[in-house]
Amino acid sequence: MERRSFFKATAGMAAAATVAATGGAKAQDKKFTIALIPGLTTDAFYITMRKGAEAAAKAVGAELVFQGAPDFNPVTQVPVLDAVVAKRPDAILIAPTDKTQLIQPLKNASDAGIPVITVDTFIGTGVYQTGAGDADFPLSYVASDNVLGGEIAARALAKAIGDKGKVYVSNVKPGISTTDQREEGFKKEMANHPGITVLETQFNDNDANKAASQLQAVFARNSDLAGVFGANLFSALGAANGVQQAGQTGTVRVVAFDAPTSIVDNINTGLVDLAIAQHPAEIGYFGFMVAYAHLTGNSVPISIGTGFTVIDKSNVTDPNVAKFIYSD
Ligand code: T6T
Repeated sequence: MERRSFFKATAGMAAAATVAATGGAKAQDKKFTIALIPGLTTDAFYITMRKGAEAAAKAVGAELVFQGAPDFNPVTQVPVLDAVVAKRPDAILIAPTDKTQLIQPLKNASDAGIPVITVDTFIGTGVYQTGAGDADFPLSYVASDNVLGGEIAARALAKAIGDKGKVYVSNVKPGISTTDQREEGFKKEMANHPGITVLETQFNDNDANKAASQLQAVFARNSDLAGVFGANLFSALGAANGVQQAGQTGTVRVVAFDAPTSIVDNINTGLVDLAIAQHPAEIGYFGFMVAYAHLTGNSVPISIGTGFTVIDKSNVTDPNVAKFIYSD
């Protein structure tokens, strides 16, 4: 109900803005094409983001093009970006797979006159439109507050393990803004828990199997391992599988970032204590709307923060919570 009326209001505002931006000319004749380049195509997080962007495209009568690489890697993402730029969309929404390596390829798009908005991840410092540095050119950043997400994870894990014992972060690889910030927030909060020792981070290259093997290797070295924070979907899934394979369900506690459908079973069986669901549909929806607002002559916010929903055994069946489980 709330969402439907929001769609209407947004479409109305957009139509008014179009008229204002064009002095009343037939702006409705121009159908904008906005591209969304995800971190990778086969990840429930980005599949859900695409749905949000599709809803926005429908609301304003614009076209969404979704094009991405099969893995989370700048080496495969940059050629996709170049191919998208060659088709000259009106704007690009992108989740850059590396803070540094995507700067120049995105600068090329921006220099070619294509407005760039980053969603989920950022380039440079993520603070845009400052006139400083070489990576402030994107118009806006639409995402979760990932430092906060890491802090929430740390507090939850600390509580689950009774504020003492050894834990570690299962993470993707350094250089990704989101997962770097989650680890930063996690460690910052853990500094307030003197009974907890944070072991060395294990990097899995977004490979759940690798994350599972790493869990078992860390457990082999630390039989008193108390918990693990999986800093994204594949890290969490893999770490949880590793705990299960090691026969440590409920003993080695798992806090997961992201909420694919499999998380429900894992929460119900007690393998995962809780999942921090991002709101990827919101990121896609508002990312698209920022692009559309800009293209229709409106100024746009330099950042939009979206929220989290913490899912655990107590609320997993509540429809207002379950609606944040990702689509796949
Ligand atoms: O956690 C999300 C996303 O926020 C991150 O940037 C990369 O990993 C995910 O897509 C989950 O796999």
